[in-house]
Amino acid sequence: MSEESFETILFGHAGDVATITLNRADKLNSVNRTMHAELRVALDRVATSGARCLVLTGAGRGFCAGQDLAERRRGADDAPPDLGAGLDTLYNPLVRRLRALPLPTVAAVNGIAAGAGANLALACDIAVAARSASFVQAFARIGLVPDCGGTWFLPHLVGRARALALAMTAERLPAERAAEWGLIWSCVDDADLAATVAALAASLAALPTGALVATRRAIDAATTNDLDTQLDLERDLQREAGRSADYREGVTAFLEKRAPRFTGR
Ligand code: LHQ
Repeated sequence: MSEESFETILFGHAGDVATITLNRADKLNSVNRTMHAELRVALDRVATSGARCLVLTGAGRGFCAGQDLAERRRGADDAPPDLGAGLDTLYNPLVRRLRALPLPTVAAVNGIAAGAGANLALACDIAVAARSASFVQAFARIGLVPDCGGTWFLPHLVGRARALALAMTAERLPAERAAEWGLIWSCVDDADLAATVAALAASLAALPTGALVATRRAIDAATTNDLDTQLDLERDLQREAGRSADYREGVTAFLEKRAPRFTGR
């Protein structure tokens, strides 16, 4: 296990699993410019580290409270900010990067996930939350629209009625209900979160990485494709998967009645 400490995040690597821990616990791990810059470095490292699963989590009692609003404090005479520029240069590249990582991603939601923090969790492939955690689309409370993919993730995951109510009321959604609604994969007792996620990440890291990433691609494309287009996409991805060493190993192991040893190639 190696762990590198940045100013606002920790980057750990154990076996085939990389972990990024948002680490501004006193500010509920809200995201400032330094954290954006450090996340870019850490994600570069994930992509080159040979890791086959990434876990994203938070230090302390929060997962992430979204944008650090202290960074956005304005004087009475300041011109209105261009928040679109912040999304273009910081948040949107981060969400796109997470969705395009060549390995599965797991959000271990250890506590409150608010604003952009909630939607970063939803951008991961699988979100597991501690029972005491909750999700808040806090944007309406400060006069904003959900961002970081929130207006896409929410209706796709829980449907329009719940998406709109979550976004408009900015009410806290407890982790247990988030799991019941299908916003996240599962909710576990707080004491079990670390072990549950470690086991999940280790099992994902031992699976055929390329096939998992292609599966993400197909599932995401299904939100806009019609069935014909999707069948063609599945054909193309399966063609590629069929050429992988992992496919050969999977079939061989099945026929030899042994556990497969996937390498991610
Ligand atoms: C914070 C924050 C925070 C700074 C807690 N910033 N300090 C994108 C593009 C450009 C611009 C704008 O935004 C975006 C995306 C966004 O994410 S917008 C949404 C931003 N996030 C929010 O509006 C959430 C703000 N936070 C809260 O509503 C509460 O803190 C929640 C509901 C998350 C938690 O409440 P509590 O459990 O009662 O904790 P707390 O409020 O006491 O917070 C603890 C500390 O963390 C406190 O600091 P202090 O020094 O007073 O102890 C807070 O000020 C600080 N903190 N969120 N986003």
